[in-house]
Amino acid sequence: MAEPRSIVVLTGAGISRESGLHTFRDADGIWATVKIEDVATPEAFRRNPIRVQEFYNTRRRKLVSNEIAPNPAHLALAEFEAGWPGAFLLVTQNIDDLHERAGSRNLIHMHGEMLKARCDRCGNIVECRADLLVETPCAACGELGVMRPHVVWFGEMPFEMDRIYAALEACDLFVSIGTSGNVYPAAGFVQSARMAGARTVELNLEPSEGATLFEEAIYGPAGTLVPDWFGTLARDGMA
Ligand code: BV8
Repeated sequence: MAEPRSIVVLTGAGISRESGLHTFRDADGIWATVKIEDVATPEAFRRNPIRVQEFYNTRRRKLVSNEIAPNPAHLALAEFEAGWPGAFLLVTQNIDDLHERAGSRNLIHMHGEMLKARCDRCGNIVECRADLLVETPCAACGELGVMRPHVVWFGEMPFEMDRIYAALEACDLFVSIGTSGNVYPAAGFVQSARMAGARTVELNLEPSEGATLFEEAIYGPAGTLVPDWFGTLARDGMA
């Protein structure tokens, strides 16, 4: 058998839609009711921290409730990774914990994690499953008013970019799942994969902004598409 090959998968909000979490840019998406500049920028947090904390507290309460669980798409990715002999990296734009709960291991949350909080003063990161309040003190430095969600806002540098670009440059297959291709630098990953000579595939409900950049594209709900597509790959290899 040829050398098992290296795979990078990128996911967006669409993979969590069938778990009951809203996406951002669909008609019933998050940005249909709030504006990015009011809740997802450092300036918004400085201007009105209570408003920003409430935006994340509402989403966090839903995520930790018993109504949200990984769906077959999350489970299929974890199962595939466990059985794949080559390199496998899952990069998610999502700040939910559904990939971890499904069993994914080699995972990067490039836009951070809603279930973690970070001190803007000393950088200490703690688990956060309850409401984060403006008066919540930092457990490390004790400062008040400096705890923020450990997520990447617009205008902030996403996490682990060096590791992500190294994986893209070395990959033979890049699969983008459930993302509209609106937000950079994630939306540019397909270009990096193409330059590395990788096969590029888009699995989405509908064509993304970058649809024409992918060699292959299959459209449909991730909960059906992802188990089918990765089940076939596990059986037939990279071909
Ligand atoms: C950066 C975390 C540079 C928080 C998010 C002007 C000023 C500043 C920056 C910029 C600017 N102009 C452009 C930029 C860059 C900016 C950007 O790209 N803006 C866009 C809007 C133009 N990017 C940034 O600011 C990034 N940082 O550039 O830093 C820098 C350089 C040096 C030094 C410092 C900094 C940071 C971006 C990260 C922002 N944070 N989220 C939170 O979650 O609250 S981004 C936000 O959008 C989401 O988190 C998500 O990660 C991201 C992408 O959204 P998607 O996941 O794609 O979701 P969407 O709803 O859009 O699409 C869902 C898709 O699923 C759809 O296609 C739908 O059809 C499909 N779908 C639906 N249901 C299903 C389905 N598919 C399958 N099955 C289903 N059932």
